[in-house]
Amino acid sequence: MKQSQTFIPTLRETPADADVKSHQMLLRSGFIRQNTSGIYSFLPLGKRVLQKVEQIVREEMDAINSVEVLMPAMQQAELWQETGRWYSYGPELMRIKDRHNREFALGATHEEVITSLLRDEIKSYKKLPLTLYQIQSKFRDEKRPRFGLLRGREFLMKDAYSFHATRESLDQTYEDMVQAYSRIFTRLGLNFRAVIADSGAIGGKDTHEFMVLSEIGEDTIAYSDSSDFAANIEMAEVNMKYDVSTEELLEMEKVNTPDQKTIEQVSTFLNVSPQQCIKTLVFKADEEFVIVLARGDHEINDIKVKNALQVKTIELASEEETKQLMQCEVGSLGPVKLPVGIKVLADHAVASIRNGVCGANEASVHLTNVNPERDFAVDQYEDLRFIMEGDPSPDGKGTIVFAKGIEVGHVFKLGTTYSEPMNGTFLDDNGRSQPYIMGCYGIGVSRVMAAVAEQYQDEKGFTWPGAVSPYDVHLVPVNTKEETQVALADDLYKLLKSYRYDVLYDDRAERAGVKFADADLIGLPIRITVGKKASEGIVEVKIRHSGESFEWSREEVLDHLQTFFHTFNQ
Ligand code: 9G3
Repeated sequence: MKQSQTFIPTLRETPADADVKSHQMLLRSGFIRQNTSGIYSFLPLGKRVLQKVEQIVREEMDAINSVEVLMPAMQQAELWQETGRWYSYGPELMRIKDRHNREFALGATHEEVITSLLRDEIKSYKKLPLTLYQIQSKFRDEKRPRFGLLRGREFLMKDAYSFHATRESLDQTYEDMVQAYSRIFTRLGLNFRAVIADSGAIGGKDTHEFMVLSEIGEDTIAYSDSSDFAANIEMAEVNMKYDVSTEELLEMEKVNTPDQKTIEQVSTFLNVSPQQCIKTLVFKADEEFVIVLARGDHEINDIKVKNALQVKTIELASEEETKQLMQCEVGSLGPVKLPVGIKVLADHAVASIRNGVCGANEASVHLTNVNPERDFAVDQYEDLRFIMEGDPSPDGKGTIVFAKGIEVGHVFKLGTTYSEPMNGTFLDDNGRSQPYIMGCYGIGVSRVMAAVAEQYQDEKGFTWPGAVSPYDVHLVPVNTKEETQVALADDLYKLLKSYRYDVLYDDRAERAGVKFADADLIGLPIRITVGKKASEGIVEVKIRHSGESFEWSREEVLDHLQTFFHTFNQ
């Protein structure tokens, strides 16, 4: 491609309103432009990167017998009314009307559409399993679009849906997808983890998120420093033994703690560590009050409390409700001498406290030398706390480290969440009508491009990995008025293209400095500069990501490039 004929509007300055480096560089290098908040145009170089990401996704989907389709973005409201999501989703779901005033959703996801498509066609277990996927724009009216392509309102997603007669068959496809996702993100050169995740808004049991480690990630993941264990901190289970001190149990005492309310204040005032303190919280679980205890240095995870109690709603009781129930301020709550009949849950760590400290359920009074079982009863000991850095990994291998992550993929076992309400059924091998058992699997294709852009750049611009680079080689004649340089550049252009390299030929009549700065910004893996030594048939070859440069003859260029791209693309 001749650069004078394409469209790469590079910028000298970093745009002010871009606040992460991938967004800044995608704008500066002329890969994308913003139309309006959260909505972007992909310019030629951006489109070529997107295309290469899509190609890798397609190859790996096809390799596990997932078949490509294309569904409409306009989805009639009736479909979303069948599952109730027309009513349960708020302003994030974009809605439009057609000329007859009929209502539509702009596709945020396609569970309803794909299930309505198959329920008219797939009626027998003999036609299952079936996995279909598409790569298509999704619309979600995010409240706060930000970070460029990382959180847009119109974005490209690969979404796949699988249909099964049995749970085992779903488990198999789910596993195939997890492996295929690992291959995709590995081929893209991303530093990622497959993370056990919360099932979030949609139904369905097991779910994994694929997180690219990045300090600008919105999610925090807990992963082991010496195994592939990784979990969303909401879902990370805590599995550890607490050592119990052998000190003798002392007599419980009341102590005055004027104006000492928080764990930090009380532990400092009484000169004990937070690990010695018992944190007492009042929750409302399905409108019933529950006391939850944790060690002073731990945080209660309300999702774990909800799961332990198997209730639908869980929330911290308000200060008012707490005062009403406990007849004292929230700063001096404790598990000793509780109002009768209130269920008490405690995190496992509480059982190992000896001669601890807790509130006396009296303003500005605390108790010392408090011991579980002797001084207070617990109905259930459960894993109720958030995992912390330094905890042992729940799989018993290594220690937990926290990292921020960008979610680039999310896979779910849906079960019959959509097929039941939509009557997506098939006749099983006994002739009985059963709802499809489903799975769904997403990759944020445009978000993946931004994640790669975030990971592959230096201070001068992009350093694209070969697998997604918009072109393989940047061919730069220094002086387009010098005809030996132009002749050699033209000759190399023809030669490289005949060997099927994608070449971007900078034939512009710009100063060398401008050309080199643009080449560094755009960040193709290899730059071939045709300069003074063109008369000797020698060109300079520079490797973008390492900065190494060589002087090669026309003949040497080919076989060196072959080895370079062979190793570079591994
Ligand atoms: C909506 C809106 C936003 C949404 C959804 C629906 C997230 C919604 C979850 C999923 C689950 C999977 C198939 C591909 C992989 C992810 N945000 N989700 O359902 F109406 Cl506005 O999309 N869908």
